[in-house]
Amino acid sequence: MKRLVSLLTLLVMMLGFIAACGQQPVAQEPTPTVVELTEEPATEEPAPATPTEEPQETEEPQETEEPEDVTPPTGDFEGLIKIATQSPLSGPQAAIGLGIRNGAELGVEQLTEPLTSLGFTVELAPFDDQAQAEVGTANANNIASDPDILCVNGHLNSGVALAALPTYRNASVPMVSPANTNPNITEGGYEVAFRIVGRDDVQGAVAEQFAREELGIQSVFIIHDQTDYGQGVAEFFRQNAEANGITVLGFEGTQEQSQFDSILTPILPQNPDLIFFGGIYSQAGPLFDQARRAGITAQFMGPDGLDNAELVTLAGEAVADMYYTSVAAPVSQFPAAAQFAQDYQSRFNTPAPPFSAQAYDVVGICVQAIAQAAVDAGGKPTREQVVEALRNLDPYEGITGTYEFNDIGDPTEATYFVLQVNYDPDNPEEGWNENAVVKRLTIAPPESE
Ligand code: ABU
Repeated sequence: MKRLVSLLTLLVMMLGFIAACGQQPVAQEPTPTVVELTEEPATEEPAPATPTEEPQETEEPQETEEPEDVTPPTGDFEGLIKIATQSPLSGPQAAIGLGIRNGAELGVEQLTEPLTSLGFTVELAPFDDQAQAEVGTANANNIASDPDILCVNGHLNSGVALAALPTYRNASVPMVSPANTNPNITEGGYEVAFRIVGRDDVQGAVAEQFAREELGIQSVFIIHDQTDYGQGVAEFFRQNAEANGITVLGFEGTQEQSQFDSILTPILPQNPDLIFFGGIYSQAGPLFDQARRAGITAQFMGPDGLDNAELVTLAGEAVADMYYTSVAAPVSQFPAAAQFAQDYQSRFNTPAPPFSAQAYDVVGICVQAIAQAAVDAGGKPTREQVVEALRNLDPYEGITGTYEFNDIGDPTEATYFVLQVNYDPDNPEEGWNENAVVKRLTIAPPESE
């Protein structure tokens, strides 16, 4: 089924792209990086077109229970352990941020047995970073000063995570992101930083390759939101486009959230084949809607920040059938997440959005690492011991994939999707869950220097 695509890599100059990026948005110019998606355009594995409702009955034959080593670990295992989340729970990006918090909440309810069976009590500590670097950093200070918090599940926004990471590093707080894609999360030298999703240097290349080879795009106008994430992935798209002969008609950043006339008016006469937007759905929605109303006929594309049904609510028909890339994808694409999707719907009365199942998996990863560190330590572990356990994590089988980390905290392989929007204005959330997967690529992270 899953064809492994070896992918490779990369040449790079990742020079000054070290993220001193506190603020969000940040006008930081990423160093040009072109990821070569070598060999045949990565696997086209038209992922399960229609999600099966029933969890695919597990393939594994039933194992006979063989008591191995039943000696209980010895030590002092009492006490409280907290797993924090950091994501926007308010503001325009809350649709994804709440999904991360909610997914983690289910994770703490369902996945903490390795710790509770030892004798620990486990709680979730959710923080609202508001998608703002300064808020995320203030939260990080509170997290650092709470000794019971042994793992952070977050952030959504790479710029916010990059602002908070110096604080996490100083306090040895491990951060495992279910969503951050900026390369500097793991390339920045923060030994406490981990993620389970892919990276924008690869995502930008995947998007560009699809635009050129599958859509026949010859000209593009690129717009971004001036954040580490949005500008970064837009830059990666541009580098690949220029290297491969697509005419880049413009590259503009804007923090405007609602009125895009001044950007769109000059684009109209240039008649690009494609507008690529690097950013989040909350800005992309009105941008695409207004572009169509202005008479722009270009196709639209963007990255995983668009992976939320709110895009349909905000953009309407302008995004019907549009293609986008994602490192997350609707939960329907993960057969092992079927029970999670049901539980999420029952609990929160709304379908599980993209990134919520990844946040659930991050809880499982934190729990496995903390439990291993506790057993090794004979008691409640230090944060340093949890970081070490994450670094040496035994492959964790989650509902969205099996995860272990390389030397810098990237997953040893990541899945990149190209999806097509299933436009259902009457029920955007359920419609979104049935977006069609056009490509599903498994790609190892580029080698760092
Ligand atoms: N990768 C999706 C969320 C945006 C970010 O990484 O900043």
